[in-house]
Amino acid sequence: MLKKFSVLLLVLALFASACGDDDSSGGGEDMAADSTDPIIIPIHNWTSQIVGAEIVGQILTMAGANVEYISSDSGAPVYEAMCLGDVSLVHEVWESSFGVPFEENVAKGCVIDAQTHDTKTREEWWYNAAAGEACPGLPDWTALLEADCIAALSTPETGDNARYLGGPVEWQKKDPERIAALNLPVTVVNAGSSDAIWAELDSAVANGTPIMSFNWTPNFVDAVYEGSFVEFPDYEDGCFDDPAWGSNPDATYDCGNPKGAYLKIGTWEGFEGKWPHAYSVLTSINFTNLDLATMAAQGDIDNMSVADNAAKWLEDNADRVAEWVG
Ligand code: TMO
Repeated sequence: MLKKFSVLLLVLALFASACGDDDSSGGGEDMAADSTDPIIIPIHNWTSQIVGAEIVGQILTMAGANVEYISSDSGAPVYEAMCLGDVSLVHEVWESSFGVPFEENVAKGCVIDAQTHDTKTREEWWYNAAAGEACPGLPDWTALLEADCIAALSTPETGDNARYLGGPVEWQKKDPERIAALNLPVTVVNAGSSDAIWAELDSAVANGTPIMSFNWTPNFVDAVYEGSFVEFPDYEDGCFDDPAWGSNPDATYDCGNPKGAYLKIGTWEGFEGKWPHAYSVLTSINFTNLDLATMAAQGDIDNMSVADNAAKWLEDNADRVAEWVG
C-alpha cells in the first residue's frame, strides 16, 4: 500500500516538473513492483508451523502480496519443490530435522538462506516422570543400557527392547543410525503425526506409564508435562559425517542432536527478484522461542482454531508486525 502510494507521488512529481528524466535518475530499485503472482506457502504437520504459516501469509498480504497455501511434506521434497519455484518459502526450517536437505539446496543456489530467527531450537528423545523413576540414570543416555530401564520402557510391540516413539518419518530423524551406533536395545515406532505423539503422552501421564518419545522445543510440552530430554554425547561437527568422531569409531550418529539449533526462513532463489518488497518484509520477520511456544500452546492447550490463534498472535504483537511491514 505504502509503496503504491509513494510510486504515485513520484509519478506526480515527475509529471509536474515536466522533466523527461528516465529511471536512471535514481530510485530505480525502489520502483520495481512486486509480481501479483501468488507467493506459495507450505503447510506442514505441527502446530507452530501451521499457525505461523497463516501469520506469515497475513503479514505478506498486509505488504500487498497475494498468497496461496499448499499442504506439503516438510522434508527434502519441500526444498526440491522450492528449487523448482513451486514453493516460495519455508518459514520454519528446523536445523535438526531439515538442515541437511535445506543446506544442500542452498549450496546448489536454488534455495536462499534468507533469515535466521532468534528462536533457538532443540529436537531430541524425551521421557516422562514415570520413565525417570524407572530409569534413575536418566537423563544420561547410558541409562538406556540398563536392563531394568529397558524393561520398564518395553511393550509387547517391541519385545525385549525399549520402545521409542519417534515423529513422522518425514521429519528425517536418524534414530535407527543412532541406535546402531550406540548399540541401544531400543526399537523405534514412528508416530503418524504430532497429535499422535501428544495423545500417547497424555494417556501415559494419566496412567503413570513410562514413555520415551520424540519432543522438541519450543512447543507447549514444557508448560504441561513433567519430563526431560535424554542427554546423548554432545553433538559436534563430524558426528553426523565422520565415523571416527565419537565413542563408536566405525559409525556416524553416535551423539545427540544439536542444542541451540537454528530456525531459519528459506526462499526460492527467484523470490527477491519477483517480489522485492515482500522479500524485504519476509526477511524482517523474526520469531522468538516465546512466539513459537505461544502459537503451539494456543493451539495444543487452548484448542484455538488456526484462524483465531493467528489472529490473537497478530493482535498481541501488532507493534512488531507493523515494524516488519514497514
Ligand atoms: C520439525 N519439528 C519441529 C516437528 O521437530
